[in-house]
Amino acid sequence: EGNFPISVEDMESAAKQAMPAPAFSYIASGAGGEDTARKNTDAFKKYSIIPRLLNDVSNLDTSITMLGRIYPNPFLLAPIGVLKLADEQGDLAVARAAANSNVPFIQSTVSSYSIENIAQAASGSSKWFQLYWAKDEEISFNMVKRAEDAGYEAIVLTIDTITLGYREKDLYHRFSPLAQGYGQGNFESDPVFLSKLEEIHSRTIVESIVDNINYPALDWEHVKELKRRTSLPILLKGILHPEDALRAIRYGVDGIIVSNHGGRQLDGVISSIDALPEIVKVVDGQIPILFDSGVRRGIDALKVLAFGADAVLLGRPYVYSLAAGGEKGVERFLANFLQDFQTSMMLSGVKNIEELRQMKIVNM
Ligand code: HOC
Repeated sequence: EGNFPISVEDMESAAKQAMPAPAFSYIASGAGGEDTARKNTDAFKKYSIIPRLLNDVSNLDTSITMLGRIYPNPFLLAPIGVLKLADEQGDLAVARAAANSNVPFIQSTVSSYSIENIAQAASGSSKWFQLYWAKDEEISFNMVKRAEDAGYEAIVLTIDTITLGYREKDLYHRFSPLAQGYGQGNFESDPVFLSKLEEIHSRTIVESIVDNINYPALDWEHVKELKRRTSLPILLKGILHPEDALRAIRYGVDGIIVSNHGGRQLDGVISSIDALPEIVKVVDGQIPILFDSGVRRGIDALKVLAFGADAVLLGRPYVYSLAAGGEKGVERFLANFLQDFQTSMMLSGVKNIEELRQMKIVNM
């Protein structure tokens, strides 16, 4: 057993000890000079909430209703690929820990294990599927169908990764995440992909995956097409501009995720928390707004919800806890995070998420 780190900073240090340097650096670093990655966490410090007191918070309710379902907590685990880098059990361990903690898990297209493996390991729990659009779109549609068949609840289309960001640390380490063979769980098990391996003139599974998901041609017509192909709710992940949020609504998207991919794609873009208020304003409750990038503590999540978002994604912290302590590590992190969040709610004088979303938050 022994002591397990409490703060995300200590968990990050433990992960650094546990992982080979290039792999840790791939998880922890951002694109370019990492200004956006830094801003994602620093920007939270500018904002303060003004609590209301004497509001009997003895019966706290952290549940939310979103996309027609009740979720016990306003949190989801963000889609992160190649999790075997952190632990042999990779997303299997994370999906189990998420299930035990009542937090939905969003599985990545480039996950280490397949949709079916995850569905079996964490059956009965809430799972969503993240899609990197494949150039050969029949591959995408088949993966979406596999997610539907396995009981996944929503499709998250990532729109900010049409090509991989310029990541200086990975270039220095000559580190290519997929080259480890840890991001092909969904591909090596996909009959449509396998049948096309020769057709797309690539030599290996990894090269074919990269060929396919490196897809700068992605545009709004693909969103329309995806809508035609699935009855599951579709969320777009990577929205930063209010006009794109409005456009998503016009295209019939069911939800958006305000995100800059943890600062891993384009360095110099706005921090997610700074982008959020204007998007909340224009969306005006028409569709759910989820938030990703920079949440490290309960109070950060509180600020996100006080700005009017509906739910919050947690990313790097769970990978650090996976590297530091495997499945149990992720469970401990989630238990601590939920406790921190609930304590923060109580001390802010709000007893449910609706009250929290009405809280006063100021930039000072
Ligand atoms: C084009 C290859 O989301 C990350 C991942 C990227 C996945 C590989 C995409 O590292 O942020």
